[in-house]
Amino acid sequence: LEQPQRYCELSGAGTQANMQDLSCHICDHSNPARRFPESALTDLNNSNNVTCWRSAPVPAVTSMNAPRDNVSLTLSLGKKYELTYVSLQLCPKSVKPDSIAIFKSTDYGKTWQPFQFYSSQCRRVYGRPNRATITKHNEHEARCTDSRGQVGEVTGLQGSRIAFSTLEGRPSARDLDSSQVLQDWVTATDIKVEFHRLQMPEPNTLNVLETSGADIKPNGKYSEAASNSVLIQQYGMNVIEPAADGLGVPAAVTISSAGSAALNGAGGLGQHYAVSDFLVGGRCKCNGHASKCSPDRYGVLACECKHNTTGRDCERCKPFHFDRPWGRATARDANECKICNCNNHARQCRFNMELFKLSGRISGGVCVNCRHFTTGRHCHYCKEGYYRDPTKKLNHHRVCKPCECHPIGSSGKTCNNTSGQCPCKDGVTGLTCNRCARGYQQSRSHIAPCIKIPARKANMLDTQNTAPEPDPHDTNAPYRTEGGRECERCKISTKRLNLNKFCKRDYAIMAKVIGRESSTEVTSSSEQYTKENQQMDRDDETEAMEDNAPETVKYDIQIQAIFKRTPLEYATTNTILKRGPLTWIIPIKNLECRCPRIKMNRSYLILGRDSESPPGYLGIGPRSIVIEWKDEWYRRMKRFQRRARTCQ
Ligand SMILES: [Ca+2]
Repeated sequence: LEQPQRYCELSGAGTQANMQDLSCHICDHSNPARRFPESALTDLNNSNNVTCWRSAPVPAVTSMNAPRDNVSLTLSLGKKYELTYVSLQLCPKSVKPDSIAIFKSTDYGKTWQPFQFYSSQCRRVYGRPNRATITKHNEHEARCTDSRGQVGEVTGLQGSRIAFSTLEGRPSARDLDSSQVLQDWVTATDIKVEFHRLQMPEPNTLNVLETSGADIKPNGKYSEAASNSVLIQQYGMNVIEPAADGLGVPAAVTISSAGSAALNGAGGLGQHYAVSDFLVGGRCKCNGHASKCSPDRYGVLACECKHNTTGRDCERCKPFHFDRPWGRATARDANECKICNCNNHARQCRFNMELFKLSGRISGGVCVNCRHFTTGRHCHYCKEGYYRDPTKKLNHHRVCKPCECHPIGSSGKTCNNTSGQCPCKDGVTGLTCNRCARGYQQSRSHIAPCIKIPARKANMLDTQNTAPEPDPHDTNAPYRTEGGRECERCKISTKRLNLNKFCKRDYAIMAKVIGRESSTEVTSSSEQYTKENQQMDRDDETEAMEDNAPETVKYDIQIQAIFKRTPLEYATTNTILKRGPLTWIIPIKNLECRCPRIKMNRSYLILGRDSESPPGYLGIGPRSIVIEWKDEWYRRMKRFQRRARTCQ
């Protein structure tokens, strides 16, 4: 207000407003002693030194249909609160307002909802009964209370109080925790009080004023029919300017007053609204997830959220805590937000109600953007083209390994994501499809890398691989090879091995044949060996001469395992047997009889006597045993090793 204005108080503390007993003063905003600013509404209320806010003078009421006063107070709370009461302390010696509407906003003033009405004529002014019963079905509706029922119409020296208790008379108030309707009802970010009528017109003065002053009705005559619905509609459309107070005080009061200038002159009665204290009671709305509200680093009031919740009102779950739906904490259940289980492979997740229900309301989180080649709700599977490494924990970043499907043996690149088994072409086997199945042999075709071995040849191979089946009637029957050489029954190449045989051999090794030197030359060492034999066996010179230069084949072998060696320290085999390369000498005669039959790049189990080996070499003799290696032999050999302690 720029101009000083006259205002009048009631001089007595009587029960009836008497406009003749007025004591009038000057309100002057430029004079600190004579101003009545809005800050007086929210200062500390001291009954010995009451500070008042006063509105600009309002027109005297001349008709029930006169336009309502347009004076309002807005209190911005700065965040959501759950309010228990709204209270207005009126100034001493002031007229108690007749019709007041209280509104609340839950969206910081964008929209407003009626909270409570006061009027001596509820139905006429606000279109509501003055004694409405509240039931479970309408407890979220604003009521109108008869303002005459409160104290008196004129406030006393201390000033009377208008107090609205938000939950009073509402059935669910006793169990607020479980009433979403009432929780919403008491929630507000802003409160606005609109003063609509200071006093209703007296029946007798009404006529006088109506006939004497036509200019009193600035907006023309309101018809009875237009009445309340129009008024009610207008409430929500009244835009209040935001708090002028820029000091960051959360509760800021805004005044909107549109007094009629015509009546504010020297001739006016100086009637006005006067409030000494505007009080709102409630608690910071944190949905049960915080016990404290404090300004954040930007000075904005916010809850100190617990239970993995976040937001100014703890109204949602913290990021990555969406395994169960957000809920208000109650006395029975904290409704804590649960972290998503993504096995360390994702940083985001979302909530899915269907899955939550399917899990028996335990888990509804779905991981988003699984990394490390994982997939699935919890990033607990390997993606297509990858398989689970069983040696690693599920949350290991290398738990999924790329499929290693053989480019020729496999019919696709995608392996089973659990076992790693690649899809193999016909006749191919192995985890990665890298070898031919039993009964199949390698071909040169990329389309069919393994082909079925013809039945006849398969039989023959079987015979070749093992010793010929002994004739049950003639154990010494000779076995004739294709080359025509007469062969004796082979005792070297046999599949039969028992503990007794193991015990009677000096060494037992597993070696792979990696090369062959097709030479008939006698090596120096073996030459010497032969000579020594000659010297030793002079008597058998002829025989010795005959065997003087035995045709041999030298095989390069790689010793891969040693299961037994002679305990004699200087024995030939003991000095040469160690893991690694070695030369193995086999007489051609043996090879021609396939006794043993040696194939390149195959591994063999070799047992023999120390005396059957020439110095520096591994040899072969009648007591040797040579068996093509199979992996299952390994356990068997270990068993023999253990039981060999009992060898005699
Ligand atoms: Ca005050």
